[in-house]
Amino acid sequence: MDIFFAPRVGHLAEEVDSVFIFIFLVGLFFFLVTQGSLIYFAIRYRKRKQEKEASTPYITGNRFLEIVWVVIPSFLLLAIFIYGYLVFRDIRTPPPGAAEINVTAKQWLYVFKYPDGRTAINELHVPVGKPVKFIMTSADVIHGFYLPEFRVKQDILPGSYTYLWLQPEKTGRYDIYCTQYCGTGHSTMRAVMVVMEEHEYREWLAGRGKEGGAEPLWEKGKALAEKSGCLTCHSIDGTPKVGPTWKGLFGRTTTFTDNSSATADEQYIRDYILTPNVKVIKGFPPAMPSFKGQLSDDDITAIIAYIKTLK
Ligand code: HEC
Ligand SMILES: [Cu+2]
Repeated sequence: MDIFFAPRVGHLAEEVDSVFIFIFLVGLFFFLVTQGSLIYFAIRYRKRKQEKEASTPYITGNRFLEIVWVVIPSFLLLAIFIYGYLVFRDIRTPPPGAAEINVTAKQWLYVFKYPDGRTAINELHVPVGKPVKFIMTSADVIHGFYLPEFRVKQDILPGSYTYLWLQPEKTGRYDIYCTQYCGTGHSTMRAVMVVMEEHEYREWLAGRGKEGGAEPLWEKGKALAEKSGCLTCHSIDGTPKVGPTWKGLFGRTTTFTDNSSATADEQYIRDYILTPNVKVIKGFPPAMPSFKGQLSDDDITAIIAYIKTLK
């Protein structure tokens, strides 16, 4: 199938291809049946010279045929939906414990931030065989993140976080493309993911480890939280202060005064920092100030990384 497809890497790619081939074969079957009958009937019942006007039988319907062509396609569509949904679910659900890498897209490059604070532009290094989750946001317009070999693609939006995960099961260099027309530099907006053997990866880490004195993302977040006064109202040890504690906040389900609830993920925390009190948390006063204009997107990503460490 390499004539049609980029080589495929990883089990998600296999799943995506098999859904595609399934839908393609169903389509091909009906294409051949309908076009084949069209050609057959056109030839079989063409008007012959010597024939007079032939009268055809008067047919008003055929219940059996109608049932057949409603029921069979309905089941086929259902099968396509279920099969597609199962694969979609796998694509959307990163396995627990996946390594997290923050991605910021901007005109016209990708900035990768590793949890330990290293930053890389347009070149990403990951070890083979380990799931990786990308937490992505844009500094300007809508960008895309597409790895053809892995058959996964996700838009990157300004003002919110989107996710993508994959498991590189083969070493090599893989292209990353932006798939949204994001301005004049769009066509050159490419990055590469270098998948390395575990030991090579560790050597590479040691080699350029703390380059530029990078501090881990969460440490930057901790400093920012202290500087911004978050910790005057939020504890990190479980005791409630003016606001709820940050201990165990990430992934926690919060109930609001209108009895609705939400689970704290990256987007939730970001929204809370920029537009707090849209809903008020049960048991707390709506006293959280907005930090819009005070904290940049990168600052917020760092604070989230810090909150994640408070388990
Ligand atoms: C003046 C006190 C105060 C400060 C300063 C403050 N917060 Fe809050 N925060 C609150 C209160 C009170 C709530 C909960 C009630 C509400 O406003 O809905 C809250 C809620 C939150 C929540 C949601 C918690 C949950 O359990 O769902 C997050 C996240 C949050 N704050 C982050 C921050 C960050 C980040 C900063 C610093 C940049 C900060 N807060 C600074 C008072 C504060
Ligand atoms: Cu782009």
